[in-house]
Amino acid sequence: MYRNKFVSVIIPVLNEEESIGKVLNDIPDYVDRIIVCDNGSADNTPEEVKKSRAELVYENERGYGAACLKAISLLDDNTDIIVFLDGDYSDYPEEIYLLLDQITENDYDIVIGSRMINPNARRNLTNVARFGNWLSTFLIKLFWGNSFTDLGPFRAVKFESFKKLKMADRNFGWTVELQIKASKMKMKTTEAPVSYRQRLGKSKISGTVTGSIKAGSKILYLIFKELF
Ligand SMILES: Nc1nc2c(ncn2[C@@H]2O[C@H](COP(=O)(O)OP(=O)(O)O)[C@@H](O)[C@H]2O)c(=O)[nH]1
Ligand SMILES: [Mg+2]
Repeated sequence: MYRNKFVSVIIPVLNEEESIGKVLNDIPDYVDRIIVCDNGSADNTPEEVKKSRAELVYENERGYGAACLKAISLLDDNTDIIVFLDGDYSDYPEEIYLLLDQITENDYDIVIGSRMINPNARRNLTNVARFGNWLSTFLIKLFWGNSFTDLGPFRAVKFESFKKLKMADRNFGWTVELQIKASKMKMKTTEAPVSYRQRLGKSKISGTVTGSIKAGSKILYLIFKELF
């Protein structure tokens, strides 16, 4: 429990044997529940998860959103706050409190961990990711009037508010879908500056050409789909 709130952490993973153990190890004890969703890793990711206190579930269908939705389907109404975290050890799990404080003290519905604020974090994003964040957040501001600087995957959401979003995207559009829907629904959103380091293991998305193209086009498609 963190300030009387039951906190569940959701981690989608695909082939993260080098990093997932470190991520799980750095999650603070006040986190009540940790659910890792494996999307068919071909390496020792599941074995690494089994060494920890985290619960492990599987999703056959590839995709970040599909994995998140599977993990969330295990939650019950005990959960007050969901935290999303990547399994690549680029975010700092010990900074979860930075996100939680904005909910427990300032009653925000959604807190995005922004990697675009702290210069040391920003430097560790690829050029493509920095540009994509700038463009997407510019369009969200233009169309829905809500300010963000990042589509960072490290984020905290009140479970009650999360259910109202009716999240549906099953792959790369997950992060932007959440921010657009929250903006349209006039939820209370904010950002917390977070640290960010080079990931361990291989990038599946923004560090690859095909991943960046697929993610970029899906994100733009979703922005315009939500607009019309
Ligand atoms: N479950 C699942 N996780 C994925 C998939 N693709 C990427 N991931 C995970 O999503 C997170 C972000 O992917 P990553 O490769 O770090 O993307 P990047 O930060 O843009 O380089 C990592 O924890 C990956 O293991 C997928 O298809 N399924
Ligand atoms: Mg990453």
